[in-house]
Amino acid sequence: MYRLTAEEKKESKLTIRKLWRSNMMVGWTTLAVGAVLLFIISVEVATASARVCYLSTEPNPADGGRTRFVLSTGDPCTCTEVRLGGHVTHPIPRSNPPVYLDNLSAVSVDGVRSSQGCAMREPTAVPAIATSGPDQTQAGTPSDPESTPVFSTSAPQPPRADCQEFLDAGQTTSGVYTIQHAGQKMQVYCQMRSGKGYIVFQRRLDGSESFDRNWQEYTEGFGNLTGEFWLGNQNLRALTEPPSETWELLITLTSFSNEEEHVHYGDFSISGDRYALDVDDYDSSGQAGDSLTDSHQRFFTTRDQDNDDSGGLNCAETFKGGWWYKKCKALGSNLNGLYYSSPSVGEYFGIQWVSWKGETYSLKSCEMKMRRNPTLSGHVGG
Ligand SMILES: [Ca+2]
Repeated sequence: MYRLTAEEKKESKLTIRKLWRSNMMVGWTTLAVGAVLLFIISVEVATASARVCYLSTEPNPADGGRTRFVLSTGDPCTCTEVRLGGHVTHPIPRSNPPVYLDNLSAVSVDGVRSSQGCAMREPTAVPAIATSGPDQTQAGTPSDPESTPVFSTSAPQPPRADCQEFLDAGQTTSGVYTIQHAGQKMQVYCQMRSGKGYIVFQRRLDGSESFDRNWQEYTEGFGNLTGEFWLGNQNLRALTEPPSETWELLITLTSFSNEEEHVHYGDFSISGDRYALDVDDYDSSGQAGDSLTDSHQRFFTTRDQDNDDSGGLNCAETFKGGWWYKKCKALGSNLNGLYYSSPSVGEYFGIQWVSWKGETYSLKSCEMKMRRNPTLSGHVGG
């Protein structure tokens, strides 16, 4: 029998050690590569299974300031969920610019995909582990329509002239809709309530948006449709201009002790270059009183365009908001005034509805909304 020499034994031990080490190396490398692959795959799976895209709104300077939607950066075709909110980010350098959606039919994944011409989605296989995956079924979720600004649809909606038409077509959830009225498309917030679909055109909530704005800004509109905003005088005029239609106006007022009152006018329209207010047919059953008829046939005034009845003063400059002011020293209402976080204010400052709370009380929140008056539309009104 051949015996290994001491030298050979040493050599073979070394070889075994080398082999063992290199095997270990291969093992560790395999393990590491595997882990990295697993990580990449899991990231990709996660990315593929959930990408929340945020939509915000901003006026489009190239389109007369009409409100447009802006999508968070990234490929819009990969959104698996679409939510309203967030802010528009304009990264510098602009290598990855935001996506503007001018023809959004619905605030939903399908609405975004359809507006961006994305390929049709494959029928999604539901991942076995996804217990609380991306919510694609908000439309079916029972919730308070007032607090649900986002709706979801499975298909792009045909154009509707106003919120009432959307409601009549079965869209019972309040939220942002694209209407097409008198040939003009615009994004509006529809409040669907008790069989009535209102176009909300003004909202004050918390003072997050400045209403101390100039003529151009009030003309074009500003703010966020799901927060505080003004829809824009040119939009109001475009909506209410057709003489064959009559619009009703509903104003909701909320005090700091959370009392809520509604003020209703059967006839509301905006006309002319100075956006004159026409308001009529006050419903006297309301408890808050009529503080707007005082502004009937008044022009709109902003800090840079004085159309009020006070010669030496500009009420918009004094009270920091645009409105159909008459006399600065005897205001009836000013729902676009400065926002105060408590009700007690100097005379006529803040958000005013004098016939309800007097001239030293600023309201907590308010909303102005309009709806085509079904009983009067069709008449050529004067
Ligand atoms: Ca004046």
